[in-house]
Amino acid sequence: MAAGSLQRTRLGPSDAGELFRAAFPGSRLVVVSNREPYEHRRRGGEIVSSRPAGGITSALDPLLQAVGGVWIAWGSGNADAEVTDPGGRVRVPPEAPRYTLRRIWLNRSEVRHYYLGFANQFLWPLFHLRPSLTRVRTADWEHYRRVNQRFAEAVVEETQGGDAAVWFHDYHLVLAPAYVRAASPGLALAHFWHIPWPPLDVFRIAPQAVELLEGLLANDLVGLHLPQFVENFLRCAQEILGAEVDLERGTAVHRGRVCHVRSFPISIDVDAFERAAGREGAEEACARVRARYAPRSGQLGIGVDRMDYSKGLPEKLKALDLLWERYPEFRERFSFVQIAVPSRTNIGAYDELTHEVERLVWEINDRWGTLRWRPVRLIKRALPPERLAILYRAADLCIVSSLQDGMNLVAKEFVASKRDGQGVLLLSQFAGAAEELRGALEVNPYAPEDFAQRIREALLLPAEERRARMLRMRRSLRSIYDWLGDVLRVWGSVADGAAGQSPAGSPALDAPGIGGLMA
Ligand code: ADQ
Repeated sequence: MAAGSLQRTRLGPSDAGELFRAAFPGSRLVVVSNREPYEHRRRGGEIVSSRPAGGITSALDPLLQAVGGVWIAWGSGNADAEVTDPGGRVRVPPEAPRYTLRRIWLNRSEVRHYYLGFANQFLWPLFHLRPSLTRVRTADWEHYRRVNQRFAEAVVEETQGGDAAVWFHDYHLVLAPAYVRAASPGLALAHFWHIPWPPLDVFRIAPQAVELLEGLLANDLVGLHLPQFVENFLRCAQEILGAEVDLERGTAVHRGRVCHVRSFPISIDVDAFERAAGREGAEEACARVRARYAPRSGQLGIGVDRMDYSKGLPEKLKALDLLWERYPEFRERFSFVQIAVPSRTNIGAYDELTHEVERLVWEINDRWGTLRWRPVRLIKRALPPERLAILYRAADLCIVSSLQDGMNLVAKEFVASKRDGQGVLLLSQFAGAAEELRGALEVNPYAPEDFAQRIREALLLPAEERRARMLRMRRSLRSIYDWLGDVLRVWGSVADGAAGQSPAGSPALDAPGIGGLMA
């Protein structure tokens, strides 16, 4: 067993089916998310399928494979329509079909207004405490409502004539639960919210605050990452809707229905990362990474982020710049690799961020680089998780500098890949993961001098302390399947108690809605 190996027993992918059946015996499972678990694209003359990387697909795909059921999602691949039946359905995984993927087709203006507009230029910046980046447009909201109705119609179609547990994900689908509840009051509904929930003063900026809250309160259970987000959500429901809220029990009663609101800190497939970092040939692969990127007998740092303004990439680069300026002893002794996968590239703020990051990297390398040493490498592509595990293992430290982050899975992936217990995690105090990973060195990305000082501290940390901190974090890691078990257990118990409640009818949400469209 590797030093610092994770010895506690965790749930794994093979437990997923049993967890669901215990919570919802005899029910059908329907997962609803914006992003699909399998995408079909044309490459050359061929159609190839791929699985978008990410924690959610890796946890929910085994669950659906084990229990069957349906996953409803936007069909975003350019060959998606070529492999589906006229109802938008295709059986997946393509190589051994176990469940149905039901694709929702979005036209250009729906993508522009629902996805790039309301979801990513209004909800995302607002919920990450950047109201100055929000854009409020009626057309965005109108499309957002309509697309949510389309998702809801698909749910109702897929669940006709039987018990079903419907699990919505994230901020793209806030209204869909209320539409579904109005059409099919008896279904068990839950929603997991992957981003922070802001304080009341920020949330109330949303002109549609009432509709957003009513959409979510139509669920039996709303899950968020942290107790703080749960409290923010419940206070918003209390102040804006006048819901009867019990902060201790985590409930909000609105229009005679009770919605349970709980924190479930999400995680990763810990064993998969540990395995990938320890697979045959991993040591040689790590040595190659170090030979390529680390200075001889120096240290290597890594960052892995989507290119998103919530991740604090310029702040991280400015702290690194300051480190090499103030502490010349780290020039030619410490290099940094930043993997930044392009994201939401059609949005101006993201393009500006990319240019700023490229400019900062160029300036740092110009200022401090020498003939034999390049301080920062910027790699702008997606890498498979197995490759990331090697980079994490090869690095001496990892920097996560989020300005706001619901959880941050990269922090956990780094810790899971550190089989030898060596390595330092610098973690923003504004990432949800900081609540759990107590062995990390906490950083405040808004304070560049302190941040640089923290990096210096990490580079000088004695081996024993590094190891003690890493072991502490490794012991605290739970797997995404434990998270799945927690959610299903609570959902199963509250949905049971919810049967027979009156539907959360809301004039605002019923209006042009599902009743007519479904008839
Ligand atoms: P994200 O904002 O996407 O997730 P994060 O939690 O860090 O942020 O997850 C990113 C995922 O993408 C990680 O699994 C990472 O390995 C992967 N990734 C990043 N760069 C990559 C690259 N270049 N190549 C391949 N993979 C890469 C949202 C919320 C988070 C919350 C998650 C889960 O914003 O706060 O933790 O959902 O709920």
